[in-house]
Amino acid sequence: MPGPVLIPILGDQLTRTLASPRGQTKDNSVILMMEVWDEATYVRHHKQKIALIFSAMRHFAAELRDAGWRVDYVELDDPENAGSFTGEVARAVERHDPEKIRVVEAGEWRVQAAMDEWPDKFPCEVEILPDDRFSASKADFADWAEGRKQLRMEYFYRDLRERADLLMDGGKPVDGQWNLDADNRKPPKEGMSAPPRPLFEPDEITRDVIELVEDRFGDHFGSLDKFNWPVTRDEAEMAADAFFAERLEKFGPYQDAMVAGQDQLYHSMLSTSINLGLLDPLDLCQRAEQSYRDGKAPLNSVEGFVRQIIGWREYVRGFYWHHMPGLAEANELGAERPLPEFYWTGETDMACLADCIRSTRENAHAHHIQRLMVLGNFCLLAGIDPRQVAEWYLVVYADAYEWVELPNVAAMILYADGGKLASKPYAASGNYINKMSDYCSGCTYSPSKKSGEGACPFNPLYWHIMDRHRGKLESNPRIGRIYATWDRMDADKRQAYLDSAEEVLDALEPARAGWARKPEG
Ligand code: FAD
Ligand code: DLZ
Ligand code: SF4
Repeated sequence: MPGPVLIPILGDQLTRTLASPRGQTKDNSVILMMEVWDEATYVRHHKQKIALIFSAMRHFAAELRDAGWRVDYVELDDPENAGSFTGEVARAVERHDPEKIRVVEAGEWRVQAAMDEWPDKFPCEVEILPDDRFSASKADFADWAEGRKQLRMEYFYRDLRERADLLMDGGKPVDGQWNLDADNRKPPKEGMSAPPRPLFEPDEITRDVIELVEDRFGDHFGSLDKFNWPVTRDEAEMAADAFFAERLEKFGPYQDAMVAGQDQLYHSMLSTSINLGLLDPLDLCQRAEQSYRDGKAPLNSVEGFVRQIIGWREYVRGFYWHHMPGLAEANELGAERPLPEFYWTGETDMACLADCIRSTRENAHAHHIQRLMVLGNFCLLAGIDPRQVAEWYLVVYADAYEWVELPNVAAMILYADGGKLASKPYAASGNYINKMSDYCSGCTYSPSKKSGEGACPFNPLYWHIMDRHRGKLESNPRIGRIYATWDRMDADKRQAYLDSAEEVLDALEPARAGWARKPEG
């Protein structure tokens, strides 16, 4: 009798229609799921992130069993646990003597490198399948990128939208427009507050996991107090229903708005569920389109949402695989400054950063514009080492996996890739944050003060980065003209900016070792 097919399912592959069990018979398959120490600690993830993944894995295993699958589930505290995917697959091979291992490719380079060694390590056939939960395969992206001088999300997005027939009418974009970004940059209205999203009370499985995480990872960053993420597909669908019914309508216009203390606004809060595999991204886009066709949401909101998923999400995944492993080391601007300690403690008198870090600690989440234009912008302007920034983002967000986090960090916020993803660095002064948020009214600094005491630190830092990278940035047509403004300032004013920026930079206390990775020894 040939042995069974062994089907390892990783923590971000919690999809009922996953390619690896598809087409297999339940009585000749063993599904293997593994809570392993290496994954929980290769960086010291936010406690909510570990709890979310373990809880979602345990719920998914229970659903598979209910559906008649044989599931071999290895818990973290199993005394025999080998601590790594490869070690656990090796033990499962001993237990089950499979005819073959059938697995979906990993989301991250690091894990795929280990998986690529399995055919040589194990005595049976190993079949590694493409992850077809993405609209574009890695090969699709490589074909699209080939021969192009510049890779730009917009054109990739348009191709995928046509292919998926999303928001298309007779081969043309609905209403004749591909891009409605210009309608999607409204500042927050005074007193604006969005309908709250559904919160999911931890059930017994989640409570057990929370206890495990407090016990084993209690000194990791973040708090578990407000754990309320969807941990099953049904819960994730409820979260999506509420978004479509109550928040999609205003998603577009207020996409870039920030309000102190309001951590969700009109965002979907679905990234954790999409990335775990609980929600199908294409289905979400089709549902958004249906809301438009039914007259329940305006085109700018729906196109904005579809653009984030079929556009940015697909694009950064293709970009990651196209540019790895080099992307992890990219540092075009030679940024070497250590990450400030306040990114971990939240102790800063810059009100915008303090609020974004508070939300990050409490929720393992901050919305896009907080990640990009507050947290990311500061790191860019201050010249923080991209590797330290990338580790921070990978640790602190419950939706963070390297394939989506790294392109956003290295390429989108830090320009460390030298402009392969974005045509210019997203650098902004305090004026932008003041326009798009209510943060500045509660801050000790003034966004209208340009330099010296009380000036918003983003103002002098903006000119400092422009001055220190003039050689690289001046020839960029999207940035070059600001140097005319700089040159027109009198020398004293320029010097005041530079001195002020130096003071801000000198006052930054470097993060102590051990937040992101366990110190050696
Ligand atoms: P919404 O605003 O409701 O957007 C809808 C969906 O679009 C999201 O759920 C997400 O799946 C997708 N999306 C939106 N923007 C992006 C983007 N830039 N890249 C990829 N997908 C996108 N997203 C992650 O899922 N994991 C990460 O680790 C991550 N790291 C980021 C780091 C930085 C520096 C920046 C600027 C962005 C990062 N993002 C990341 C993208 C984005 O900020 C989050 O997807 C979003 O905040 C999640 O909240 P939401 O579900 O409410 O998103
Ligand atoms: C992030 C994570 C964590 C914390 N723990 C596990 C785990 O114990 N078991 C597991 O299967 N997956 C975990 N994950 C998600 C993996 O890191 C993710 O599947 C890979 O990054 C994909 O390449
Ligand atoms: Fe942030 Fe500057 Fe506004 Fe303070 S003044 S909240 S530091 S942008």
